[in-house]
Amino acid sequence: MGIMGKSLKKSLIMTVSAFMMMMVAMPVNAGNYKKEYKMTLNVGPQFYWGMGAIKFCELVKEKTNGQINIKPYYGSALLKGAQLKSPQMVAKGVIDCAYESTINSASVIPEMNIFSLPFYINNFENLDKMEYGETGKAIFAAMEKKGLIGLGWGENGFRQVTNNKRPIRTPDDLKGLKIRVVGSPIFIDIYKQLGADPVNMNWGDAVTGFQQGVVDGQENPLPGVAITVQIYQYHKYITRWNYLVDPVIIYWNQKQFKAFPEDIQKAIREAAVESARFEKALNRAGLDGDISLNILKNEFNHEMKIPDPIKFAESKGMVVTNLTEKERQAFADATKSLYKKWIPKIGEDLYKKANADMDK
Ligand code: X2X
Repeated sequence: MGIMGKSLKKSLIMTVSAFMMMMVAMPVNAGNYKKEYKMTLNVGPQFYWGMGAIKFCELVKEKTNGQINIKPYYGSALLKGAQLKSPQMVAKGVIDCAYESTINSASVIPEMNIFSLPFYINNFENLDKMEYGETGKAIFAAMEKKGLIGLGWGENGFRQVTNNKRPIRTPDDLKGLKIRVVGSPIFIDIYKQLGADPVNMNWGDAVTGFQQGVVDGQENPLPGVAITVQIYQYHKYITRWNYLVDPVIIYWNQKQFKAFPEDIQKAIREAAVESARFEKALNRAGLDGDISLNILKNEFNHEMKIPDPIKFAESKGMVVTNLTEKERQAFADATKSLYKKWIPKIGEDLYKKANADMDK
């Protein structure tokens, strides 16, 4: 005592009591949120998929009045590039949420391999019927069993094969080609089955692989990934075969999500759906007539720099091979035997649901 003057003591007491009053006035949950929620995604911010992820973070911030702040970690940076680890890390709660490809997430949710069955889904209409139908529900239910909550369906897109050797028109044309694939087992199976030489590489190493010619080819959607990495600098040939498709799912650690109050949950769900609509449209723009271009213009005030990705690829010197129905069927026949192995892993029931959704 004595060291602190009377007036100083008084002002200190006033400050403390003012601070306590402020605490009482603040909303109950304000103190419970983390300063930063970590989000993983396998690509960078300049990819369409990355742009969708950024939109999600912005919308969450806006719709929660700044209470929930998500930071995207690009290029699977939180996983040292190991892209197949994202669902496991989100389920554990090491990472809070993900804006992630079904290919990468199939490591924990084998049901997601339904989208990787070769020559099965074929077009956007079938895909939408599955995602918004019974198939989508069943996949979200499978995620819940593994500690994840699915919030919305975005899209990386139908995957097309590119290479620097020759146009691929028949299964024979693929023979012996070294093709970079994601280390997901169904991809290795497909390329082996077609007589190619699949090379498993994380995306983080893949682009260097293309530059150095370590591989002859790769497979990825044209607009949002292949064009973004300027694949035309390394590969002259692209075959548009829509052999399988890669949705992107926005998901969150289940325990953490369910602990959020209702209004926060609702805001995050709405942000996921809205950002997914944007991201899907980016990846479909120029591939579905005017539909996605109009969605982008009218709903998001977004003008595409590359409104026609196929023409753009041609303008960069790529030779675009479109398959006839018969040519495509030859690839389908060559890979059909894989269904026997993969449908039991995906689940017979889910496969039936997918067929029924597409028949609707
Ligand atoms: O690794 C790939 O090829 C990519 C970027 O498409 C995925 O993350 C599935």
